[in-house]
Amino acid sequence: MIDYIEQVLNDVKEKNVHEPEFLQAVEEVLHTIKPVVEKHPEYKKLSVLERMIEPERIISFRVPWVNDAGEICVNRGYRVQYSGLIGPYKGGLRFAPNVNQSIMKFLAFEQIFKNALTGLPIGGGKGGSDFDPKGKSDMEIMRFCQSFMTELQRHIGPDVDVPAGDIGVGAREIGYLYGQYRRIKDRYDGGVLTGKGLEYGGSLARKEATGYGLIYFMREMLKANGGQSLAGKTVTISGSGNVAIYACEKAQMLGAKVVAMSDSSGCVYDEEGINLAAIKQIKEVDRKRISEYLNYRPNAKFIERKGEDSPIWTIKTDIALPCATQNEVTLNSAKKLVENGVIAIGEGANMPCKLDATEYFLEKGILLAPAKAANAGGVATSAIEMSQNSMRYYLSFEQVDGMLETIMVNIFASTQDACNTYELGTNYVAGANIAAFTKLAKATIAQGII
Ligand code: NDP
Ligand code: 2IT
Repeated sequence: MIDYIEQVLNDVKEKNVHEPEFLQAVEEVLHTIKPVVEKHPEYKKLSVLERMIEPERIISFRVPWVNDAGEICVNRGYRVQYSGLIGPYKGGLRFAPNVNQSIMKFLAFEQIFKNALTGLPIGGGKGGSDFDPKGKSDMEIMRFCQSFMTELQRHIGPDVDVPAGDIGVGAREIGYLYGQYRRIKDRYDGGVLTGKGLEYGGSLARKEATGYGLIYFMREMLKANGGQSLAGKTVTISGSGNVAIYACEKAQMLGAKVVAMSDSSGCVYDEEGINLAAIKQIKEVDRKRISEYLNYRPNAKFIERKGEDSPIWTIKTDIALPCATQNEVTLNSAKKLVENGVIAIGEGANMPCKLDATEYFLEKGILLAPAKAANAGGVATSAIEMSQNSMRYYLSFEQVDGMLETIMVNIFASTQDACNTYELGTNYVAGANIAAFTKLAKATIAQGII
């Protein structure tokens, strides 16, 4: 049976030579589901893995738009509709200059598993563009979003495919995208996008959901391991975007001391504890660089980023929360974190640890909350937003947050269950993959040869 996995992996490698991130995501999953595949010889007979790994559909399109100087610019747009097995394709849109097919496919592939873990009826997808929002005016962002949606609208719908935000796509972009969709379709399709503004169909607590969910998962993981808690723990959080900000907020609410946050230029270290109101002002309102933080807290330090290893991982901490981007924790950084006594890692970003860094953490017995489980609160709350759009009724912040908390507790429980069943100890990476894979494999077989 191991041969089956290796054979599938080799085929995937051959077919996708130029897609390193995609191969990394597939390799991690395939290597962790071995015990399940061994137990189920019918998976090989029914080509379950091959069907799960080949995306249902990849759409790539031209996005022409006009900048403020009157020049015509062209970007490439994507939507990967990976699997509709358990619900409409669901997943965010990323606008960043490094977006390519490999990154879109790895994100969409991971999304299938993540969405399965939420227990809600959502399939897996992802999209975006190599458009760089940095330095663009508000009108440029709007024109780009309108052009992007002019093409995307023919592929999406509330029961077909429901995009949301990701890196570079927040409430502002979702608003422009939604406006253009509505103008073209000329009907109310509230559930076609999630992460909408509260005035026109958004859900309370969606903005907070990924970060809060990450901390709920971390709380459960610490509790299950020696009854530990976040109270009094030192925390470092990479990124200072949507996920990082609300992870910081919830961690602080639970009594942790967050001492550092970052962006792509470097990190700020504030030994008295991060002033989150300052970070929100700099990032959510002013859209500026993180070094501005020193204007609010002159005693804090700014450490510039040089090279591949982010300086934030050299800071001594109990808990590290990578919440920026893929592969931001290298083996070097992992070693530094362990040397400095880290006890737990919580992946807010998707695939933030390189494979060798993940292996190193597991080898050293560090608790690792894997992205597919730990950051699933965002998409789960997106599904709750879709439900509210369907029932034409809104839930309160407390109701949505309560549902999110229950979902995260359940995701940790099913991850832990898989670890117990397959005697994996605290390898939650394998546990989460197995819990999701088991469900997806059953759904694949149940629906016949599709
Ligand atoms: P944002 O765009 O709001 O913030 C991204 C943050 O990460 C910024 O601080 C940004 O810094 C930093 N960053 C982005 N790219 C890089 C890079 N190449 N190197 C270093 N730093 C970088 O995005 P989100 O907070 O929404 O997303 C963060 C991560 O969380 C992503 O991996 C995303 O896929 C994942 N995620 C997001 C969810 C959501 O609901 N939004 C749900 C689940 C996962 P700078 O401004 O300098 O670029
Ligand atoms: O990676 C993710 O789960 C997201 N960017 C959120 C997706 C969503 O549909 O809310």
